[in-house]
Amino acid sequence: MRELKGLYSALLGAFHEDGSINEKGLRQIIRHNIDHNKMDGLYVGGSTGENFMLSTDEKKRIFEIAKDEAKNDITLMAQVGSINLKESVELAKFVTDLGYDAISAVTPFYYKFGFEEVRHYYETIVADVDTRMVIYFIPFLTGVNISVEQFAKLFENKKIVGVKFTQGDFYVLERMRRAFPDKLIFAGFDEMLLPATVLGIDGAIGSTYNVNAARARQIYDLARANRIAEALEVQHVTNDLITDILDNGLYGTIKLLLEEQGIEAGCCRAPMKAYTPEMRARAKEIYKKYF
Ligand code: NGF
Repeated sequence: MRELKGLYSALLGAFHEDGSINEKGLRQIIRHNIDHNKMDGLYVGGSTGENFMLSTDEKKRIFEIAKDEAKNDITLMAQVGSINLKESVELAKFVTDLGYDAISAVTPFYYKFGFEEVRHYYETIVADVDTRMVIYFIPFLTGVNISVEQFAKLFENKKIVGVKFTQGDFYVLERMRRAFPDKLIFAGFDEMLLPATVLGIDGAIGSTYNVNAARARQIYDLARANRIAEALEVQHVTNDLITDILDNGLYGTIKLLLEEQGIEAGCCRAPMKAYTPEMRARAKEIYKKYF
């Protein structure tokens, strides 16, 4: 079984202006993450992939393209979570058959689901697949919180091996690390990679790693080697970059930065906005400033 620890790029979606999948661009982004960024893994079908705006067939096609392009060159984790549980079950089987190394699922969102409903959701997704599940915990977008005690209940299922922790509460992260030394914890906020690494995470999954992989690797390695002051210098530059990216539009700007490197990263899917000339010009400035 393949090791799941390490740094993952959350794979971007690449779309044509009409919203259809830009397969050529998607393949280029995948190769860039493997050959240039030297990432340990790819997180396919997450927020960064604009997954929640896609049809089931489109999700499947992206999973297929990613596996076909990456083959066994990199660890592949597929985000299969959906408000439609039947779809999640179908996608979990689909990616497991494709040979993905693990699955992940966002907590069910929009309705205010109770913990027993959340537990049933995860138990149902993993029931008929022989794979490993990493819970995608991102309460600021889903509105769903899970306490440390509730995580303990979810982790009773041996197929549930970890959590992608996209939260800024480091007290909770420390409690999680302490309570679950044998579970995998992946940091979800790139701007907090250093403190999360100090607290003992097993890896990180992020959107900005598509363009800022070298600095992320430095932060991660330096922090693990206890060279905190040096890691902080790199985190400072990284956070200047992330602040500029967020100001200009998160996923679009990352795609425009990739475009500067010759990658056809394409557009974002509506209702995300189309690129404006100002946004393009600002992305060029950001590229010059940081790369
Ligand atoms: O994009 C978001 C939404 N979070 C990502 C990452 O946690 C999402 C994070 O890298 C992800 O892994 C996925 O695609 O599912 C941020 O973009 C980054 O830290 C900038 O804030 O919050």
